[in-house]
Amino acid sequence: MGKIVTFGEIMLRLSPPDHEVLLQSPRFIAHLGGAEANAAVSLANYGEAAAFVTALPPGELGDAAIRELRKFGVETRHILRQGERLGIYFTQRGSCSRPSKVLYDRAGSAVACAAARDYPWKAILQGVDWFHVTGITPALSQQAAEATLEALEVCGRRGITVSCDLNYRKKLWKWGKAATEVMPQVVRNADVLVANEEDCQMALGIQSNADVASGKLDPACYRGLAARVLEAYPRLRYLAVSLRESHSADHNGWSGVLAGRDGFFVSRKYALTHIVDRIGGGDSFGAGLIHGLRTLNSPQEALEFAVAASALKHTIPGDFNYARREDVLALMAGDSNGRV
Ligand code: KDG
Repeated sequence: MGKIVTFGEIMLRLSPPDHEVLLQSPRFIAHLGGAEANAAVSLANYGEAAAFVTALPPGELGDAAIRELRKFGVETRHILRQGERLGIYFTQRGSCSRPSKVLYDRAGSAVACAAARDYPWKAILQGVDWFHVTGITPALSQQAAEATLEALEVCGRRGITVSCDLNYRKKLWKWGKAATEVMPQVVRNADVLVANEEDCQMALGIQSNADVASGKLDPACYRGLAARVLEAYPRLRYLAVSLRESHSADHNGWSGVLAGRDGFFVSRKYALTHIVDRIGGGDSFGAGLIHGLRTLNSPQEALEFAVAASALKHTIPGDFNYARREDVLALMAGDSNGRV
């Protein structure tokens, strides 16, 4: 099997301990994270040859980010070393009536400023059979959007499978074009799409009739959305949605659906009763789906792998999912608690 490349931004993540509010405490817990880096780490943990492409500033912070990725076996040789800064994001964990918060301090980051022509995609995509990106990368800047589209053009010419997690981030689409002007071009070149109802509406302009407001999701509600998305984007083989049934801030039901031209698959549901850190759960779902589609025997199993991988991520602090393939398979087989 070939290599998987993910393309995006890795940031320093700073979080006050426990449930403290920003600057209440003199301490921050530091992690590294970012949707596509999170996916690359998961894929490397499953035994895939995974490479991460981004731009990082020269100097200690950029070096530290690269060292962290290498710790998991993620290939970093095509990371550009240029630009002024590493992006930062702050997270603050909520409780009861106080929602969790994410603050970005990433404007002008090296990856946002890198020009499309800085990435030698023909060389980067040598020996690669899967390319993964999320809607966060094109949201960063016009240059990052152009770089994404150039990568997709090379993927198209080479027959490289493309997956995209729409990951709509309202706070990021500030550079002049709306998500609905850019993301359809990305999705037209994709084989596998990960998205929820908000993503589909905000990035593709496609409405869902899923009953999100009630907090109790009926997987069948996603049939209509999936039919509309698959019809609008003929290259897509699959649309995957992770489903969060919200009971309280740290008690959720977790499952997923996978809609394809070969069927509509619904996963089992996991009870997440003590959520340690939900950030990166969606990236684990996407990476688990990619690995499942590449190595397991059926779309149903691929979906189950994605959901179980993501459930495990909710038990681990930080963005990265340390779960290995065996851990995910063990949860799927029922060797651990948490299945309902
Ligand atoms: O999916 C997790 C991401 O939201 C987190 O890693 C931060 O990449 C990030 C972003 O841009 O929000």
